[in-house]
Amino acid sequence: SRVPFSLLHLWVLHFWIVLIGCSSILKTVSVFLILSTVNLLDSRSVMGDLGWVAYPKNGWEEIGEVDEDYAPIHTYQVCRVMEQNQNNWLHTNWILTEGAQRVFIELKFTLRDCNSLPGGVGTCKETFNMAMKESRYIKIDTIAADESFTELDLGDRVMKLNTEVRDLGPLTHKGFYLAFQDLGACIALVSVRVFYKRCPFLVKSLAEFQDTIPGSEASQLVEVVGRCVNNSLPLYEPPRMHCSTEGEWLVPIGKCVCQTGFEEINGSCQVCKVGFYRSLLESLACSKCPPHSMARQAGSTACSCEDGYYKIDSDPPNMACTPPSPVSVVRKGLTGKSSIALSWAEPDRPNGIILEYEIKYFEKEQDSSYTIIKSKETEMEVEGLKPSSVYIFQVRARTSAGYGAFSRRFEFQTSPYSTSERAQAWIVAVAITLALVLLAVVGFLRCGYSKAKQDPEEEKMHFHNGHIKFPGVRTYIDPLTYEDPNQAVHEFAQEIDVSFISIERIIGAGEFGEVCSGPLRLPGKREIQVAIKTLKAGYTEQQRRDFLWEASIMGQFNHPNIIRLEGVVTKSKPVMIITEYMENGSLDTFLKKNDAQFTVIQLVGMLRGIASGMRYLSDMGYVHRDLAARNILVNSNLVCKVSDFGLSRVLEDDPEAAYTTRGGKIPIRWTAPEAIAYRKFTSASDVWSYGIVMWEVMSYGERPYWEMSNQDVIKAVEESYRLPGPMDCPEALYHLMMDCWQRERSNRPKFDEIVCLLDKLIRNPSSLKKLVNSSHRVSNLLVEHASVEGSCSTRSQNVGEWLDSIKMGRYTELFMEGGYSSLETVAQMTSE
Ligand code: ACK
Repeated sequence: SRVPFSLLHLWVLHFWIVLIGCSSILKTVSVFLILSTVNLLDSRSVMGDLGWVAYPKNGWEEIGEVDEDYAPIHTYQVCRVMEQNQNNWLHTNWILTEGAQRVFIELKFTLRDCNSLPGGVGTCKETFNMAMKESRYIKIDTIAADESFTELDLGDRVMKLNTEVRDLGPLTHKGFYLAFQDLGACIALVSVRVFYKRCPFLVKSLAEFQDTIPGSEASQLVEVVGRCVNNSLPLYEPPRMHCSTEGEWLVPIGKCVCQTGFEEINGSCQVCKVGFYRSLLESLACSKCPPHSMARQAGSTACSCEDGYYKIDSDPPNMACTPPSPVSVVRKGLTGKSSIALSWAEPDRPNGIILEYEIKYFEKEQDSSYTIIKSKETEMEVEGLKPSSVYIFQVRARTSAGYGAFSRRFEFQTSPYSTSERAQAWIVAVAITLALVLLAVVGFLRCGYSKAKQDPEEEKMHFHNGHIKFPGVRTYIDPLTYEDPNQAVHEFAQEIDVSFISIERIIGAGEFGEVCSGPLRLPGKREIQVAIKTLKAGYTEQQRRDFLWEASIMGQFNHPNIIRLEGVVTKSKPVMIITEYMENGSLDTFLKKNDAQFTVIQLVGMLRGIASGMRYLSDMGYVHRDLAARNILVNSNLVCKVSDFGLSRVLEDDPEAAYTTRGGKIPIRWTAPEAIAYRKFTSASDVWSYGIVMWEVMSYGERPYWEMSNQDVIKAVEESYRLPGPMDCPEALYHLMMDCWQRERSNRPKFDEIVCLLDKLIRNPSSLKKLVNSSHRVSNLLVEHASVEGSCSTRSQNVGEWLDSIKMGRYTELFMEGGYSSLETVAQMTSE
């Protein structure tokens, strides 16, 4: 009744020959597997007897054979199919777990087809049981063959080898036994392999993640905090990765960057060479010192001016040093109808004794003709000017070494009045003002109405517009506050010479012209792939301004989840905006293309990225107004970045935008009711849109509210109708969406709470197991709102929690007092 082993041996021989034939391929393919899989037992690799214990003794039998290299192979066989009441046990030796809490068991075996047995099937079985013992035996599973073999197969020398893998955990002891129970089948156990998977040591984004043993639950992720490699430090938040039971690293969060004076080359931080510097953590590589400055030592964080050249401390590090020039020019007293009195400061470090000053001036926007006058003093009255006209003034000093550079431009306007006229005008102005104040007070009393407390967000914007900055708080500056939009562009965006860019392909169509891609090679910097937005020929001055508006905004942001501006080309045509290249294009198209291809954790990782980018924008006081999956870009690492900061705040270019009754153009399906009704756009209305983006992501790019008309959507939302949960959507995520869609905007979660909650879910993926109740998927359902969980509710807790975690909780109060109430602001701290 024994399995004719010589035939099995032949089969094994065949198997080995195939293996050897492919060995070179296998070697390359399996590098990752070798690294991340640790065998605890491999019966094939044991040289002597396996020494497993069979009970009763006439059940399982160890049969030793040799492979084609005459290396011994151990098999255990049993085939007592004709006898009643079989109960044959085979126990392995003690298998050490080496700390693994979850292991995999891979069995290779052949099983005889009962129907093919001569003389009837008797009590023949076609399964066997596998059990394990830590303290007592527990059945793991019943093992059946996918393919059983017959007499015919034996004749043809075809042996049908089955492979079955089971996972086992949580394991709580240092080791365990495996056992195989036969109840009357004809089995040959060819190999037993017990292994676990580790997430191998990994260096990613300049952070080292230690070789990690996964958790004990099948879907558990172990969060690992990375260590920044030498000469690097975390940007915004400590880098983190998540180790799955499959030995894979998932959901990267945060990253390290080289400290200033160093740059990243091949995954490590190398010192900047002499003549180069790196002053900002956010810049990619060391840059060559600007003209007339030098870095004498390797590892410089700034360049110093050559002798005779200067710049002031507040000048940006990439600004060239120039010969000395007066630092500021001011108007002295009131301007006249045809004259302006000026004074200026002596240059800080003149290159020799100052012999005289030159004052250059011209009427604004008429710089083709200008006048130069000279003065030996640091003040003078410029006469012969037109009344009510704006003039530009620049001053430079002359020393024995020659002329220094002109100061920057200063604008002053002549008065429409002479001195006596001004006195009269002043009296009239005071009278009118008093009258207006009286009217306002009367009006206020009559209406009995006082304006509601100003929205804190509006208040914040008010300060931004005034360019007042609080310590540690980054604020977004509306380019509208610049009189000259070109000045705003150049304040926030670097001018790039077009010769450094090659346009290789067209990737899409933008509002103002084609969107292309190609390499950007900046001198002294690594070549990178960029996206190039172009302004089509024949544009008006207004179109040019609107086009460059986006760059003035994007250039103020610096965050891993916000699309990065590389610079602008404005000195040649076509005018271009250069941004980082995102290999996977826009999120909505990307999701539609990859329907159902991602794990929930991957989707949550994407959502976390978007929320983190939005948290940054809301901390900066910037309201996006058009947050939608079509305006998110995805790179090759599945990192999502918020994009589209165009003047499309008025949303002219968004095909989804429709006119509202008030005349504005708004992407109805993504927009909060108060923004549709009375243009109340705030970070809270961005949160509503974020909820819609969550829905788009979890439904792989489905159109929100499907083919309903915009009018029907507005009506349905007004009547408390909300989108149903997408298919297979975890309940926790659907609750979050519903919270984002609270009618009362102050009840919606803030972006930092959303990030906090998503982090929690990622850390504990079993919380994502419960899927949306099918009744929530019925449309036209009025849904109760749930609220976001407690511990994510305030910013201070985040900073406090973080300080606690680094044993510095006692400083929490000091941080709060100093205005460092969110981790974003903490990350912006400078050494001062
Ligand atoms: O979905 P897509 O491929 O991604 O098509 C649109 C198109 O250009 C018009 O906007 C793509 N696009 C825009 N910016 C970028 C970028 N930075 N990287 C890659 N593709 C981009 C967008």
